[in-house]
Amino acid sequence: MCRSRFEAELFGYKDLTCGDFLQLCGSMSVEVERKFVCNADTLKTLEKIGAVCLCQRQFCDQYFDTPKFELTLRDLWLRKRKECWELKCPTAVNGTKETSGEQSKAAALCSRYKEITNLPEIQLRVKEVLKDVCDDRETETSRSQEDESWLSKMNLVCFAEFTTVRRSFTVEEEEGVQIDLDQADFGYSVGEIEVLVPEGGDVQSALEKIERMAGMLGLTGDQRVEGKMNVYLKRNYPEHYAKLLSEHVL
Ligand code: V4E
Repeated sequence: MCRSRFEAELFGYKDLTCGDFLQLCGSMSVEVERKFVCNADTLKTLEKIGAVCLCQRQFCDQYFDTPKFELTLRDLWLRKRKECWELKCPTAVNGTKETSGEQSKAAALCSRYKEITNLPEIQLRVKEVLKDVCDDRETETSRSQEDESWLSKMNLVCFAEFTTVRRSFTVEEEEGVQIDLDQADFGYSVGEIEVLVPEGGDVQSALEKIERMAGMLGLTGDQRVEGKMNVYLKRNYPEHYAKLLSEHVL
């Protein structure tokens, strides 16, 4: 549900136009994904099941947090990719009805995060979380992607930066499912089966699509596979990584 105009103004958007407000409300979707170990056979399997390669691209991700990691300790992941800002936030798991033990096992292998891509909405969320550390007078607004003064005002610094080469595939039978094979420049590769669900959309059906696709790819493991950021943190910030594990964020 989107926040009220009153609430938005409370967080510093005093001159919010109607268009801005509608944009704030319409910038969220839920990413449901399952990571998998990507090996020499993955490409052969993709070919065998008739997957079509959509594109190969390269992007650099920069992740931001306060020096005390106040965002990531709350499972909030602020990132800049190709000049665009994204905030990934945890989403309540209880919105889906998993009717069997098998279904909940499959769901446990998937992560679901709300993705916010609208910069004013991102700033509102971050400001809300960091309200104890932000100076209210200084963090009113900055709507332009180029103006990065809000970062220092909210005490945010870049703590991770890496480049990924991504190959993306689709399979005709499973509409809306994307398979990404990622190779990060710090020497880690991972695959992802991903479905983007508009906010309020059918997460259960996304989980079922992912489960079917995992079957097509012959994935048998019942353990969650680590993402790029998990591995990056383990290698570069072992203490913070341990804390994220102990607080059950990772
Ligand atoms: C660490 C983390 C997040 C940041 C990285 O998200 P991820 O989806 O792994 O990155 P990427 O590059 O594949 O993004 P995409 O292009 O798909 O948008 S978001 C959530 N976490 C925590 C987390 C977790 N708890 N469990 C697992 C398996 N992965 C990540």
